[in-house]
Amino acid sequence: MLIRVPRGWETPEREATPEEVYRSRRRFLQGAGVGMAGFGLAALGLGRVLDPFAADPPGIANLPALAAARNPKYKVERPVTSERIVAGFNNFYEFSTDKGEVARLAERFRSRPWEIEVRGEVEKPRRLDVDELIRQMPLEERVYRLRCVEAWSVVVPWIGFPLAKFVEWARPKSSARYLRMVSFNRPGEAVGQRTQPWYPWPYYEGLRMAEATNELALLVVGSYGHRLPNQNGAPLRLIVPWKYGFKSIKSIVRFEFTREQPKNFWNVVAPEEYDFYANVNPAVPHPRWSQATEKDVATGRRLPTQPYNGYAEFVSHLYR
Ligand SMILES: Nc1nc2c(c(=O)[nH]1)N[C@H]1C(S)=C(S)[C@@H](COP(=O)(O)O)O[C@H]1N2
Ligand SMILES: [Mo]
Repeated sequence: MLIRVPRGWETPEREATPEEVYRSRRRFLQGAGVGMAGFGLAALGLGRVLDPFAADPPGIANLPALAAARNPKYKVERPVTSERIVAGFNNFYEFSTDKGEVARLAERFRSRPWEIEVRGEVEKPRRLDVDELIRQMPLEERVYRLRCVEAWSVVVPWIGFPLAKFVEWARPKSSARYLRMVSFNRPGEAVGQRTQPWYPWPYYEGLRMAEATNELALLVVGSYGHRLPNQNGAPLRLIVPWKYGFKSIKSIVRFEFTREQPKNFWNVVAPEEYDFYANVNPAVPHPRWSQATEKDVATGRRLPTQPYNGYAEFVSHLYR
């Protein structure tokens, strides 16, 4: 018998429209004393008064500043998306499938202290505190597009260091062909792990070694000039901008170098819909929707999706 698992990408179009964000934030509106009257006002064309992104989402007010020079090599033709959107509209199923609720539900998550484990095909397996690792790495800021498989996208100034630097530091053996990354498993603190036991927690992802050491692959520890907020994957997350967003695993606790291709969470949950490589490709539709265009979450406008999310010059040689 096939058990129907509720899927993350069930309603890609609706989830990305401002109207839907709006609805998913009913509690926000009610909390502001607006309630249904708000929808009446919106219908009268006064919707801007109720803009769900008009206030800062939880979790970004008191983050320690993080200074890093912007690397001008990585340019995006669209403006940077406001942090209110990037930190208020999230996919992070450990907390919620409701993008507008993640920030609030993740606010009290303890993302420090945080231990990182490195194991598998390495000369010396080890564990260390995330800040000890960060201190040894060269931080820079990069503005990257982020394109979710659900067909919405944002532009974010991340702060981090090349995954290639981490790989070098970890000293993998020549037998290492893949890098597997795993997120936390803390159902006591992450309500989505409690209420959605059908998902194969913890979240996990993987890259081929040539992908992991590509210059674009970034381990991210900050955004918008400060430490990464919990909702965006504190204290340490991956960003691989030429792939659909689900490859960019958040809140990593373990790096494992492997000989065999590791499994990845969404491929295990829905193999007919999500593959291992997940490179952004406008010509290959998802089984349930087109990937030809995407919705800019900031403006609601549809934009053409670019091969490899606009990063073909950096990565297309990996897939020939
Ligand atoms: N651990 C973990 N990492 C995750 C996810 C998740 O649910 N859990 N969602 C992924 C998806 S589908 C996307 S689009 C991006 C969203 O990142 P953002 O919320 O910082 O924009 O995170 C990815 N990383
Ligand atoms: Mo996504």
